[in-house]
Amino acid sequence: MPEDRTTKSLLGAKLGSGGEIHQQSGPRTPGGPLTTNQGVPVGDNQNSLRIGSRGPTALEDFILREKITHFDHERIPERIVHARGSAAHGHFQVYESLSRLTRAAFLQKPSEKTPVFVRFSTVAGGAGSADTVRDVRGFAVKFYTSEGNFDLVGNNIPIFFIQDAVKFPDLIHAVKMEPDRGFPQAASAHDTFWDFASLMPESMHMLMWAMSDRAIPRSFRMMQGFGIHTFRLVNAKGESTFVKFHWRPVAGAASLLWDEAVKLAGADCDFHRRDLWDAIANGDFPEFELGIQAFDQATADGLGFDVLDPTKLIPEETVPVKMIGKMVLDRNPENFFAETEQVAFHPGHVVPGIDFSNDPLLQGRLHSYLDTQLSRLGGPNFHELPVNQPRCPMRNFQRDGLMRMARPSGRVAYEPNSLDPGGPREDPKRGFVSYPESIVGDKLRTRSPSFADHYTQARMFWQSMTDPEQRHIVAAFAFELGKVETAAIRQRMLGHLKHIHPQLLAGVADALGMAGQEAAIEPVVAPNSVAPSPALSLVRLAQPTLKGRVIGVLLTDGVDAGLIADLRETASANGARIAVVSPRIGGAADSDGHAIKVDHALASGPSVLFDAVVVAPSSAAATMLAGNVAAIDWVRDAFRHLKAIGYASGSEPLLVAAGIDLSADAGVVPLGGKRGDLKAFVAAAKQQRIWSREERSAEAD
Ligand code: HDE
Repeated sequence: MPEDRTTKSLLGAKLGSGGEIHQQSGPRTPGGPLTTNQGVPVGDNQNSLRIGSRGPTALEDFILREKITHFDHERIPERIVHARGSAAHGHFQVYESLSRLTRAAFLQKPSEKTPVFVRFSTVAGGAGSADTVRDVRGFAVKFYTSEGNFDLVGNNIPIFFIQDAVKFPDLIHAVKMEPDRGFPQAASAHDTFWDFASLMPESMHMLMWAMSDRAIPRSFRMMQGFGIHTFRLVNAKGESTFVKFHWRPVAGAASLLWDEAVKLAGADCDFHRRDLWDAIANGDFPEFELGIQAFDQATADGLGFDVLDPTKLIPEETVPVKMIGKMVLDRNPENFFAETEQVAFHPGHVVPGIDFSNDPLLQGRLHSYLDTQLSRLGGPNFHELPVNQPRCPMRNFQRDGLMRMARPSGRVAYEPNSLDPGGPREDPKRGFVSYPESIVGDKLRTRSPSFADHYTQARMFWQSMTDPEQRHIVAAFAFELGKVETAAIRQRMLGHLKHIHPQLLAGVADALGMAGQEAAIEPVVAPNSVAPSPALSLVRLAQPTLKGRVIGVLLTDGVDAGLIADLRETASANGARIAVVSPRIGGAADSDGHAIKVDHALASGPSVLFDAVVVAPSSAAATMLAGNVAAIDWVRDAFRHLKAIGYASGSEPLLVAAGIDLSADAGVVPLGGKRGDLKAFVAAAKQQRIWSREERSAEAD
């Protein structure tokens, strides 16, 4: 027994008094003892109840059993798709009233701020998978409007793999880990995915996007978003307009390079989650503009493809995107599980003024999301979880069920009733009314012939890309197909690429060493050549900017104090921030002897974490680092990843050791130490990538 007391007092000393309770919801309340879930104060949180100090544990220990039982049930099923996600709170404001197009309350008044909760995600990987894998990203927004919740459950790519919901389980089974071996995790680069895709010509357009740099975004803050399906806006007169929804990041869309994405998965598998969290915590709030392509039936009829087909997009050059409002994400979740994990999105959560189209993928989704919440969140009352609750009054006669939190009073739980005249009643004027589209048809399982052209838009996408983007698409196909063991699958894919574009086929076949081996594939509808859509190219759209970017500064003791001060000032003036990397995390001192806080030790802060870099060790340290593999890789990778590299005078030996020609290009910039020298570096960093560097090495290959 004396030994018990000793342990207890030791732990007590280590842990402090620990007298805090964390309430069920809301902020932490200081004071008060630790309690069980029944509110019973706990006297000892270090030891279970035993018979004798070295004897068996008593079953009677209700404190132990409650604690362990709760722990055992901490996990709920992860989402079958989009399991890995990160989220934020914010608000949305419309620029001007959209009453001409829709009666949706949140799209009427520019003065009105509608709260939102946004969850970004990958699709294929499990909840613990890496952020930077090649994958589509989910972009789901819940608007808590004054007339109920509207969920815009979209992706960062404007089209999808399949045309009919009935194929979704097949698609997901094909892309997820193969069922016998349980790998690969979060990767499409394996036989079952490409087997399925190569047998589904309708997936060709989406494969082009998935193999493009869109599938390896730099940040959730730097992705476009899309509602994908055609929806309807309906105004107060009941008039309907078709609409496609777009999100545009104010910081500009940007992507990683493949080698960077691969290295980031090891260096920081939470790269996107951390980036979103840090940006918001630092007050650099991510912003997205909401845009719409609004069009009528006549326009739809003239497009040459079916607007109900989710494998097609409407080029902006044909129907422009009009920006209608802005979303600002300004608050991190308080609790990941309660909010990010338990948020329940559903494309069927619409509000008066927004309605569906007959897109067969959307129609199937309208079933799936409600169903999935029942299994994930345990029952029909998931709307009562705080993150899912509407922020407007909610009254009806639905009752009971697992985990019911609300306590509706009174004896009436039905309608019509006369016993509760003040109870909820339907409201034909304010209530949701479905657009009365007239539909006549035979009941059949069929695919409309208007969905049959699978190659034209895939070709349009290829032809809309810049050289680097095309190079990356070829490399991605070659990488993924290179992981496919079955030669016939590779040959079938090459057969499809031939219809998309001969140049694409040639590039991929050459990289695989399979020229002339493409399978013969007969398209149902021969591809057309249509005008390219320059708006699809992220490289072409990129504006020079440093907004939201991070500049990594490799420094040591003795770094030029003036240079560091100027760098900090310049970065912040351009909406960027700097992260200091030094051989040791404990800190560094500048040339004036002032302490510098180090953000990353060299070994754990590789240059893939940053958008541009500055190499600024003291002259003496540069000579030493020139023999250090981590430092050499740091600089070499920054160069390989086409980043702007500013270098302080004296640091040259390190660059030379990394094999960098100091006059390589305008992205390798001497800083000298004088204020004006940063100008050239900032101009290069704003380019985000020095594409000419990649071009030169492509030519050399
Ligand atoms: Fe989803 N999808 N999906 N999806 N989806 C889910 O719902 C489904 C599709 C999308 O952050 C699931 O709550 C079917 C297209 C996002 O919580 C599930 C079909 C688009 C998210 C489901 C599709 C999406 C999901 C899994 C074909 C872009 C994450 C967990 C008919 C427009 C939302 C859940 C979040 C999640 C079904 C196709 C976007 C199983 C059946 C197309 C962003 O219900």
